[in-house]
Amino acid sequence: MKLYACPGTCSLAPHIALHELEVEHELELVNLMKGDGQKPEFRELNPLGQVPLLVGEHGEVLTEVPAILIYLFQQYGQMDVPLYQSVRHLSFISSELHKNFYPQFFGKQILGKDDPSVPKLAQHFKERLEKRWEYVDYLLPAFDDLDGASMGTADPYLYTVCRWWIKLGHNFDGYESIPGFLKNMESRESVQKTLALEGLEPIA
Ligand SMILES: N[C@@H](CCC(=O)N[C@@H](CS)C(=O)NCC(=O)O)C(=O)O
Repeated sequence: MKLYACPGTCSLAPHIALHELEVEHELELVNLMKGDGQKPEFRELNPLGQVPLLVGEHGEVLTEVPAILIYLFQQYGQMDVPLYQSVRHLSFISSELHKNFYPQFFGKQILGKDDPSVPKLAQHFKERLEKRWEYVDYLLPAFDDLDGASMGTADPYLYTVCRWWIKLGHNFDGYESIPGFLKNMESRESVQKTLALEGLEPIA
């Protein structure tokens, strides 16, 4: 099994899952900043040039964080919640959290660093994410795949996007459940090991 990943990006989620489930694997780093994702040999595997990409033990090529996480937990672990709940949480993280970070990360790059729309766009998406963190905070106590205590499919993905929020200089002060979730995650050996391998600091 081989995981193509770029440190700190969404590929951190399946990387954590591989360590949590103790699945033997090879890690291939793709430096997105240096354009490795657009190299022909990688685009042959994923024409979009994105990580994560997992080559399974029977040579199956998988993209999409939610699909890779479900694959790993179904094959090498167990699902903490019914599949439809898992898909619900993973879809929420993917479409309502993950992708709403893009304007904050890449606003300057897309519009130009002096464009006056950049701060306005960043503020809009910050507020949009805040509403969604409130919802996550409310959901966390109810679901086993979202508490970080026993790791389920959605935990490593939620942890990954929470890291981005902190990285952007925001925090989770005032939220009831998210800080405990982050602590639970970072108390796990699999998370500590994966962070060390990707050269990342804990955030909790
Ligand atoms: N829908 C994809 C999104 C993957 C994605 O956005 N990957 C980012 C890193 S977090 C990436 O590779 N970006 C480089 C690019 O889009 O060129 C998934 O769920 O795996």
